[in-house]
Amino acid sequence: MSLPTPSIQEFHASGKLVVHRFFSDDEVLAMQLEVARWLNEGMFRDVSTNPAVQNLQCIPLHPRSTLFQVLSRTTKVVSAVQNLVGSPIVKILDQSFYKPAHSGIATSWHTDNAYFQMSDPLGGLAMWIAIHDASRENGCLKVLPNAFNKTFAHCRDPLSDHHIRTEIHDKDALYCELEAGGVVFFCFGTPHATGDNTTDQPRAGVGIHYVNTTRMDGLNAERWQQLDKSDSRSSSEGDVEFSTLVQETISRGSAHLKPQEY
Ligand SMILES: O=C(O)CCC(=O)C(=O)O
Repeated sequence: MSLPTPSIQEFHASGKLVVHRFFSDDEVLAMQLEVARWLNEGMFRDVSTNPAVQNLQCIPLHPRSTLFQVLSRTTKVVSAVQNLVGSPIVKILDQSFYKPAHSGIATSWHTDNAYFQMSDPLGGLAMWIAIHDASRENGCLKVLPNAFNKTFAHCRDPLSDHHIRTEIHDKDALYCELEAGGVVFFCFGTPHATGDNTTDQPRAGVGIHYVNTTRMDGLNAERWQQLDKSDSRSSSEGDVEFSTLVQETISRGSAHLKPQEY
């Protein structure tokens, strides 16, 4: 999907861009079934330090999910990312967070650049996909706009067994409420967080991180995921493969899962 010029300008000025209905209804259903599969097969790990609550993380997705592997190189995804950070791009990380109903807790404020350390905070971005409808009540993504050029001190987050956090006041946040299939693009310098899930339904999100390889000075190589660099198929081949995988995932998943398990 090529993004309109005002959207690209908004991203460059504020460090974030919300796009509603980026993925179709069938694509959303397939993604929900895929996340349900990871859950059923025990691929998520609870990173919360409090046994009474949960913050389930699945990382990396690339070796575990052909659906998301192919999604990340479809024309609409690659075009949008290239519109925002330029080209050439490479995917460096993918992961999912799943907040169970009632007991799912927040992911604290942080910038991705606190991990990646790129000198150009606009040279890389995350595409965060709402797998379920995301609201303030179930812990939608929230971002601090217009702040990507600032430096934020981070420390170890006591709520998580390995994350770091910074201090941002929620009153300054933009809450990105989205229907499932909407996405938020935010650059590595943009502070972001998610809230607790206080509802009776689960909430999942998937984050895919890309960098422009000509703008990645300083990138902390330890934070790179080991991706399949031999996969050089074009985006158009990816589009055909993705739509086939979407239909296969729906046929296979719907046969095994009840709708409330998505
Ligand atoms: O989806 C979430 O709960 C957390 C997302 C996030 O903070 C991230 O991907 O860096």
